[in-house]
Amino acid sequence: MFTTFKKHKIPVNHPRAESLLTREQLIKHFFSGVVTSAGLIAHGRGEAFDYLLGEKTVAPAKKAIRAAAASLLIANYPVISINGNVAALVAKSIIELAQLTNAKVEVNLFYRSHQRELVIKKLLAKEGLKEIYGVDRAYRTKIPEISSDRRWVDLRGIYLADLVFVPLEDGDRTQALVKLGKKVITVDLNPLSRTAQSATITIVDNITRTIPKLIDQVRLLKNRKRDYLEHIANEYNNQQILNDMIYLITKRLNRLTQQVKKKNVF
Ligand code: PTJ
Repeated sequence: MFTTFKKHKIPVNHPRAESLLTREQLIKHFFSGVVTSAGLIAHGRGEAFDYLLGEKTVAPAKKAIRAAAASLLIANYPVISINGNVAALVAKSIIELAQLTNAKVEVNLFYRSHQRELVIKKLLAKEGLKEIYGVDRAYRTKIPEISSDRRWVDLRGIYLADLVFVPLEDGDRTQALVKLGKKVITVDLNPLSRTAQSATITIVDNITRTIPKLIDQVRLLKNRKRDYLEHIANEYNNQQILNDMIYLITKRLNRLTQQVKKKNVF
């Protein structure tokens, strides 16, 4: 049984180098206490869906990213919710996104422990983030509509937010936040998940690809008029985007099946 992280050398020319490096990053942060054991399993589920998508940001996801950028820019009080996997994979770029959109950052964990909150806070602080909500018990309040430990939110953060960005979410919180009248943006490679189906905007893409693209969109739209941004946000239809995603996956699988049939594997 290993109790410390042992770095594995990934050959740069390995055909799956990027994916293996992402795994290494998660495993490293599993041992640092940032990522929970279930976080490793959750990533595996994400990887499986990413395979079906061809491991690229497809057109409907790009539309969702554009709507997310516009919505973040017009929000009155946007908050970005960080869990273990998000901190391990994209801490630096999430901080850049928060700075560009004037969003607050709150640590909010499903497998909550104060120890993990502190380790994640330390990681974010090391990457340059000054103000981190969700850790100080003095500002803690409960959202009764949520049954999991995610119900504990910061009075200065998610509690006040009109828009909450909750990447890699686990289910009932999205529905509760939407019920409370908040806009919810999520990133989830599984277009069928409850979170994906109930968010205001669902970006079906790998978070490692999404955040840099979201930053690019925010930079592009930042100086546009509010009317223009509102138009992008208002004309966005999440159900249509999710349907398009499912259609794309089905189409890709059909094509792959035809290729396999041609090789007479069946
Ligand atoms: O750090 P904690 O304690 O808050 O726990 C975080 C996890 C992710 C373990 C927790 O929120 C959880 O259990 O989530 P679920 O229910 O497994 O849902 C996570 C969703 O994110 C799944 O639908 C995955 O397909 C998806 N996912 C996993 N990795 C990625 C991803 N989506 C985008 N990019 C990824 N890299």
